[in-house]
Amino acid sequence: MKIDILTLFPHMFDGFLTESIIKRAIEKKLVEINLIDFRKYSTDPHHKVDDYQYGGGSGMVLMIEPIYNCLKEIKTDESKVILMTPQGVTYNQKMAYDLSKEKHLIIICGHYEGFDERIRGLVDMEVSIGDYVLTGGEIPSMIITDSVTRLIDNVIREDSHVFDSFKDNLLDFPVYTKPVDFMGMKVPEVLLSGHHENINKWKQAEALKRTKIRRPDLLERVDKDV
Ligand code: 6GU
Repeated sequence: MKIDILTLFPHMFDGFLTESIIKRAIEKKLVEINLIDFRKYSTDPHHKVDDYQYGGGSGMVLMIEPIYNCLKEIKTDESKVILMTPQGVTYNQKMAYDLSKEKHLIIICGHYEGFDERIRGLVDMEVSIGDYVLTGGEIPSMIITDSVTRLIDNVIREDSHVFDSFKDNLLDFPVYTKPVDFMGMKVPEVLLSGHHENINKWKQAEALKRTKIRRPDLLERVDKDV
């Protein structure tokens, strides 16, 4: 899988790409992640990428040309182009699974007040990560990249994501480790029983119970989305 991220602020990604699971996935060549500063695709003598909006209004607007020029160079028939914007469809685990099957993602990070409406015509999908406003699409693009990368084969052990929260629109069941008794707070007996069928039943029941209490909205969607 190759992920190209178009951003004016590549250094925002420094820690993200050089630590932990993402770093290992890159080293093992399970994913290739490129940061492309699309300022270099600006044909303007001052490498301008944004300008005032027609009709008046506050804030600078990203211009289409640098992004168009960049896509022209990097896009192939196998690319899926994603625009990060709070106006996009809200991201979820099902989308992460679908994207993890793609060969090449191109993620465009918006910044400033907005982008020229015609940029929308260059992309396959527009994605938001939730109903709040961030300063730019960089953190959202890291969220897409992180959630997709961990689902690529051999990045993490498969059984680590078989039971992910949201996989079946259910939250995770509780887990415990040593000690068996911490100040009177005990690990449930069934987990110590060695009876795998009972343990699995317990996990299922606890996941359902927890979801009913914390996220009843997810249960209305069980088996519909995933
Ligand atoms: Cl994708 N971008 C920005 N700027 N804010 C957001 C977002 C994206 N998703 C939620 N808020």
